[in-house]
Parts: sequence; C-alpha cells; structure tokens
Amino acid sequence: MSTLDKHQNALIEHSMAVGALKFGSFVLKSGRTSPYFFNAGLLASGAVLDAVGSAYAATIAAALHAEPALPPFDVIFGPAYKAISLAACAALLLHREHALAVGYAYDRKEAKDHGEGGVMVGAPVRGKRVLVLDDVATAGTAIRGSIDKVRAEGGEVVGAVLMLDRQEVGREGGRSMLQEVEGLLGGKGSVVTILKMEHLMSWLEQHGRTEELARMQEYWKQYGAKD
Ligand code: OMP
Repeated sequence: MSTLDKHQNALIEHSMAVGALKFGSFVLKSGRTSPYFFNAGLLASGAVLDAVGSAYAATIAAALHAEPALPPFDVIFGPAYKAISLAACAALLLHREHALAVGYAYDRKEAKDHGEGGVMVGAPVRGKRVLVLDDVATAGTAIRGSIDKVRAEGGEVVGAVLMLDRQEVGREGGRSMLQEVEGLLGGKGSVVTILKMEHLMSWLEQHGRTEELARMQEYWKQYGAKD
C-alpha cells in the first residue's frame, strides 16, 4: 500500500467533494470500462484550485531535487482548455511557496489570424525549456499532442507533470504510458505525477471502501502497467 502525503490526500478529498473524482462505471476514450473517472473540469473554485496548485507546485519542486531529477525549465505549458487554469495556478504557487520564477503559456484550439495571431498565448516558448502540464493521462495521446505543439513552436520540452497517471499500458501496447512518454523526453525522472492509480487504491483501502477497491483491483489486473 502506498503512503499518501498531505497534498495527495487533499487533492483526493477536494476532488471527491466536488464530484471531480468518481467511482462507478465509466466508458473511457480508449473504449475501456473503468471503475473510476477523474474530471478535472470540476476543480473549479478558489479553495480547490489552491489545493491543486499547491500539489502541482510541491510535486514539481520536489522533482527538481530528486534522483533522477526533473530538468530545470523556464515556462509551464498547459493545453486548452482544462489545463490552462491549472498551469496558471502551478506557476503562481511555485512562485509563492517555492520561490521559483517561471512563466506560463497555453494554446488556442483555433489559430487566430489577426491581432497578435498564432496558436500560443502567454509566455513565449520559442528557445525556452518547457514543462508540459496536464490533468489525466491514460494511453498518453493528449500529452503527446501537447509535446508536439510546443516543439512545433520552437520550445524544448524538458519534462511533463500530470495530476493523475492512470498507470495503464501506453499506445505501443507493451510498455506503460509513463515509460513511453519518458522515452520521448529525457528518460527517467522527466515525467512526474501528483497521483497514480495506486494512490487512489490506497486511499480506498484506508477508508474501508472495499467494494470500490475490489473493482479497482480487477481493472488493474486487466489494464494496469506498474512500472
Ligand atoms: P489519453 O489521451 O489516452 O492519455 O487520455 C487522457 C484523456 O482522457 C484526458 O485528457 C480526458 O479527455 C480523458 N479522461 C479523463 O479526463 N479522466 C479519466 O479518468 C479518464 C480519461 C480517459 O478517457 O481515459
């Protein structure tokens, strides 16, 4: 069983209170029927964003000093729509709680052809070291899209941070999503996450939610990819 730190516990509890984390039966983008679903769009109040931003900032700050370490970066990129506010909060909390000064950027879903134009908004990424920030990763399709977008704009993607790694097999079938995305970036240590599916299972176990835990364990047996 994994031990949860205060940020992980706070994120799970806030997410459950606002219905962002639900246990039940959900059909995913991949077609798999999952016993849980995390909808980051419902993390939508000042109090919840405070907890989420602190959790991202603490995860990133710790990873910069871990072994292997997350490389230093200049800009956080949060893709439209759901990760825009999350990236802004992470940049704010990195400044306030960890004295780290970084910019943040996001994309438009549709390119603008007048005014300042382009697809990117916020801190310029061209020639900068960029950390891609996203909410949930299952097979890694969304995070790959963000990496490609930043690279196309001339940014160097040095790492990625996720709110939840569902710990499932990646798109190539054999390895986990995490290993595949690390392979696209700087290898081990380049992708960090606040929560993993195993933390959700530990939380259920600690709170005596045995039926939900049993369904999670069943799903894990079928689709899990422990690194
Ligand atoms: P991948 O692109 O396969 O990594 O899946 C990530 C995307 O799946 C997210 O951006 C969501 O659109 C969606 N998703 C969730 O938001 N929460 C979940 O718990 C599961 C999924 C999913 O469909 O796999």
